[in-house]
Amino acid sequence: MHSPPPKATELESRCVEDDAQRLSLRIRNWRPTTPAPARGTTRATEPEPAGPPGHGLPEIQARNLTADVLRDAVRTHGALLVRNLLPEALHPELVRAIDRVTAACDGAEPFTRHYYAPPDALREKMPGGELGRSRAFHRDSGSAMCAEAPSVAEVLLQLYESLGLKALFTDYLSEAPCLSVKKWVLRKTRLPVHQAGWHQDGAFMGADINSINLWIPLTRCGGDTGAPGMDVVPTRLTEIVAANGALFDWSVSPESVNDHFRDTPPIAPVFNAGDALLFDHLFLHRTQYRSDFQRPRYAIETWFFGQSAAPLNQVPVTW
Ligand SMILES: O=C(O)CCC(=O)C(=O)O
Repeated sequence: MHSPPPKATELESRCVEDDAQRLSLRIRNWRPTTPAPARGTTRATEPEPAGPPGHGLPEIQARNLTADVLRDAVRTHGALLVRNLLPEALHPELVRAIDRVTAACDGAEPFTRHYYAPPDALREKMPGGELGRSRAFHRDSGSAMCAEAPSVAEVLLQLYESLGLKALFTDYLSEAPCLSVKKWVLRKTRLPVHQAGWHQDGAFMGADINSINLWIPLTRCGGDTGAPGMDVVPTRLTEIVAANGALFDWSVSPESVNDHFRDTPPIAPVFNAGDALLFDHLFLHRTQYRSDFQRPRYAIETWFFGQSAAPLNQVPVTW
């Protein structure tokens, strides 16, 4: 990808009320578009992978990231690891933002409203206790919906655009990308990590969607680094696999993962801060599980969807 380096985000000099208004409009004004003639790679109806899977994930440097490279990797291995996507100079500000937003969502006084100013549209679009349930779900794992902090959300959208990601995802999805309230998440893992279920996000978002997830750790993590990364099954799946014996009704038991993926056993890649893992709603993964982590891990998870095939239950957000 060739794009100018992003500038510092200057988060705290932004007008929070303008950002809250902008994000509310993005949520209220979202409408599905008619399907694009050529759908993205990631739909469940895609044919079997073209090539044999290997024993790891394909990885590239960010400068070599194109929609074709991403498409090939997802088709064969279910995911692509991109090294050095996010410039190092931006990491401290984003880690600080995650700390402050998650603390505010956990009940601490927000440092300033730049880190907590939930827009009215959240309650409108998630009525009858849905917003409260979603907040509790995130709080339990130390995460927060990015939409709770509209200034952080707007800064991230600008950052993604300056990195060339809006153009990349438009090409990859073959249509305009949108985001969602529930699957745009600021994460600071709580220790000890609970054993999270192996899952495909399509199990609760729906299989017939057009998606790509951008997961960016801001801490060196995974492998034996001492901070939880992500456990992944490095192969392309073309459907939602069974949930027998799982921890949750949308997850997959560790025994079935070990039994079913003998040729492509789970791996726990090492990620550096600012790397990215890109995958879709069919990829099987979980928060890395071990009992001996010593450090928390910060990450930003942003799911993008084709605007004609977004999961309505995740509350779409226009970009
Ligand atoms: O950050 C994590 O540990 C989990 C992320 C995840 O499950 C996802 O991005 O879909």
